[in-house]
Amino acid sequence: ALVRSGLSNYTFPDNFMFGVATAAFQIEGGWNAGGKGESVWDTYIHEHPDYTLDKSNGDVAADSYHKYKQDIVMVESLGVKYYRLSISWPRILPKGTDDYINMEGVKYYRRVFEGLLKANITPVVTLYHWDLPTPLMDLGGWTNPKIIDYFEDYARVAFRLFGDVVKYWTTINEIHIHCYHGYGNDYFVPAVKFQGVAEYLCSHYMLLGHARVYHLYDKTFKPYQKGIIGITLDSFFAEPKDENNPDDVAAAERYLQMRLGQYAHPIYSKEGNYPVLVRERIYNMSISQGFARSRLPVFTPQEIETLRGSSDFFGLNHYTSILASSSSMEDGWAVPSLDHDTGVRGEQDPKWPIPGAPWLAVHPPGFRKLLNWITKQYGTKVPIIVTENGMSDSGSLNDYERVSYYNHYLEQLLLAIHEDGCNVAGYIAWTLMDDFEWKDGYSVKFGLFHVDYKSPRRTRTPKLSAINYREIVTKKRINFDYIKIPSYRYSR
Ligand code: GBH
Repeated sequence: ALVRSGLSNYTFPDNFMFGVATAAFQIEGGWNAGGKGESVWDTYIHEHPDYTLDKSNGDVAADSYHKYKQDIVMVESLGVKYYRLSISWPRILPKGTDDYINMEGVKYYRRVFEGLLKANITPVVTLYHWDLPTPLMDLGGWTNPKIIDYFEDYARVAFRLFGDVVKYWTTINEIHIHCYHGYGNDYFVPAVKFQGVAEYLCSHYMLLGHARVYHLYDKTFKPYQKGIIGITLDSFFAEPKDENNPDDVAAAERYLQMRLGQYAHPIYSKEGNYPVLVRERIYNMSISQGFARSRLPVFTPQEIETLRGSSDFFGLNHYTSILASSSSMEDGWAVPSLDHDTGVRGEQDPKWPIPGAPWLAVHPPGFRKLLNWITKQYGTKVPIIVTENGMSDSGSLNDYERVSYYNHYLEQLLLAIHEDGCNVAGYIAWTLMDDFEWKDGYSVKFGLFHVDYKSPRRTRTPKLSAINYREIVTKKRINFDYIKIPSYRYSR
């Protein structure tokens, strides 16, 4: 019997974009194949072999450098018409700079893009999903303003060589995660660990790099290539821990402004620039800590203008939520740090299931609320494309929890469209197959397809969630049939 408890009968609009995502470093392998240069992830893990949880590296990964034809068949089997993937910058520019183009790498991506088009699948291409060419890191990576020129030069090469077949571009994946974990802290590569300072430099130059590349495409390539270009930002949602406590309500709002508004406001708001709350907090904290100026760099009026409106869509990655309450020094944040500047204590509601990685608690209503928060802040003119959403578990082929996750999160998306009037144009699931999950190595599984990492063949097998996703995509509605097991139901 069908169990419909709480699940929505709404359907996805006819032109709704369904897709599935991957990222180059997480699947390709072939780390030094075909003339590829080293990325910071190659270099760092080779120098710190114990860095990942399972002491693994990305040298072979899912071997998509050699198995991309299988990947395309898998994407096709899901029934989706969009495949979000990223280009490895050092695979086409081994030194990072545009004076030498590695044609072997270029041919690889041309084969992938043309193979997708032949299968009637549209590539959605991310220019930067964290694998910076190592020589550019030696110059300071995203803390060196010169990176804006290098990023533009790389993007120009990509638009020239692939713009005839690629019509959907995103510049950068998740400014916050990359800068907070990789520059403020050492949880992610390049592990700069200069808290309260480096994460703001990184995100400042990333924003400016994004705007530069947006305008390059908009002026020089868009008129004849006719594609669109945007950025992907990410955020958890924050619920006030106690919704009757004004301090908690303020904490939840502050969290969203520091965690998402900091990067979204310069691009999507009417007035541009960092949100006032973000500027004032970091300035005041900085001065009281003895700095002569704010640790948050200041945009010139002209930079504010180049950033304003510099995205054809709002790419959103979303996975989980927190309960927010006001935090003080006793919470043990380093001073200075983005966490201390934010001053929000985040915890998980014990009622939210945690099927895999400890940070990912399942709370579907947070997704709808985040879509509404974005809509309220920035309006409905720019469509939201959900560029990642998904869940990790231990990797079973009968992944009922992932089936339930997708059905319930997609139900919230339908409610956001039909009951709240949010302008959501697409949904791209993370991820096609079990992959290299950064610091977690291969121990955390997000895939719709299982990958056998014990076999040199890297055999791919669809999980139940792949079949479920295909049902949703082809019927354009939530798939009720798989919600059979009571413990996998979540309330609205
Ligand atoms: C996305 O990042 C990435 O774009 C993608 O490459 C990745 O595979 C996917 O999510 C799944 O992780 O937050 O301090 O508890 C999502 C951001 C980064 C959030 C790591 C959780 C764990 C440490 N994730 N973070 S913490």
